[in-house]
Amino acid sequence: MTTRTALITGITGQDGSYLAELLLDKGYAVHGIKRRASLFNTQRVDHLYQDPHSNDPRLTLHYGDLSDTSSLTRIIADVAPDEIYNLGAQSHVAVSFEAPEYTADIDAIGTLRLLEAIRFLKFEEKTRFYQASTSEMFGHALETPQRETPPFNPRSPYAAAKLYAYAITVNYREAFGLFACNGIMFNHESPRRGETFVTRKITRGLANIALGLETCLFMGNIDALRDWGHARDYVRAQWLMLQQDCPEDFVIATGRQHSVREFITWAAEELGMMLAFEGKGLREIGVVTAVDKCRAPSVSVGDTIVRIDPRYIRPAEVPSLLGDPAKARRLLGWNPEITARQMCSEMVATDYAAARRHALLRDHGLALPVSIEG
Ligand code: NDP
Ligand code: GDR
Repeated sequence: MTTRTALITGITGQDGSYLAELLLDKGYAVHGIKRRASLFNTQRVDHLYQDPHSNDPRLTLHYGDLSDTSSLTRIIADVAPDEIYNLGAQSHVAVSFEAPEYTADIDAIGTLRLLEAIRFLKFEEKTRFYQASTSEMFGHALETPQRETPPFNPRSPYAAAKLYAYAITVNYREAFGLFACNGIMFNHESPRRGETFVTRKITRGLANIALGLETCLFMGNIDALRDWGHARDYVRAQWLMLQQDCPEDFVIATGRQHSVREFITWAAEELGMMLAFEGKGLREIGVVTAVDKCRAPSVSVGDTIVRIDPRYIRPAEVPSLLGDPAKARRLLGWNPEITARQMCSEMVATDYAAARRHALLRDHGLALPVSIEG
């Protein structure tokens, strides 16, 4: 059997790293696009690195950027991929309010650039295309639970850009017969989640607080409700979508919803800290009511370890998202295997281990600064 070839944009991100693992396991030759940065930015895929001097490495990284048509077209021409997974994006909703034009360029027009490259190279018959669409397109959702069908109601420059990418993917499927699919993915997390997304900010922040590396977690809207799954489960759905007979769009979600506050409480429990919330709105605080000293030696009963900071309240919020994955279950045979609570436990364990390494260095006078800006 000939080796299938996949190209992943965003391979250095959370999903890109899990997807690369999955495809390598399945025997694919995997190519990824990384962008130039002033520091190494391949930590999430370093464990997959294969010496390019060795015979026939199956993972190859190429420099490129979703803003740069020529690099994208050149890489696609060289690689001639059977499957392209477009995971690259400015993916932070709050940041998109600060950098709306950049977000539109990368998330919306970047997708168009890839689709046009496929057309320009006459790869319509050869190359299947996956677009990382998002539940953020539902925004202030007009129907609950959310299914594959609009209405969409985007609430951020990120969501608006992703809505264009979704629509242009559907359009190229209908107009030019491309095998192109949208995965309308609800929030998915993991120990590899970026540190400024809410779940990771919580697990990392509380682990640091437990060991005295930070004192307080500053949060935005802790009443927000999300349908959280595990990235490892979600990349499996991405691959499945491109293995079908017909290209279609799928909602990928767990069908269960939890609040940010609940996630904070779970993470605190994992660290042996009981937490009670007092006050309301911007005055709300999380106070420790009991502590298992082994896990949280730096925390005492009565400590305030969570505060609300208006800096983290968004200009327009998406208060509640809940997906219905019935179509994915029916046609892809996809089911999430990891619950949000199990995922929280895994994330806390990983962040606690990292905090312990930091604390050990600190205790030997070798303290390294811990980045806490969320
Ligand atoms: P991450 O933020 O972890 O990864 C984003 C990736 O895109 C990184 O590899 C990043 O590179 C790369 N990237 C950013 N800008 C550019 C650019 N200009 N050119 C090329 N690459 C770029 O996101 P996730 O892995 O969590 O998400 C993957 C995709 O799925 C994204 O498109 C996201 O919007 C979408 N999505 C994510 C969901 C989630 O809950 N995780 C849910 C729904 C959709 P670098 O490492 O250098 O920063
Ligand atoms: P989201 O994820 O915006 O849903 O986008 P994020 O984890 O950033 O926020 C989830 C919810 O938590 C609230 N929140 C905070 N969020 C952050 N980041 N920091 C805080 O301090 C904080 N306090 C409360 C937010 O207001 C929000 O309601 C993610 C990204 O991965 C997108 O790329 C993806 O498309 C969607 O999920 C589905």
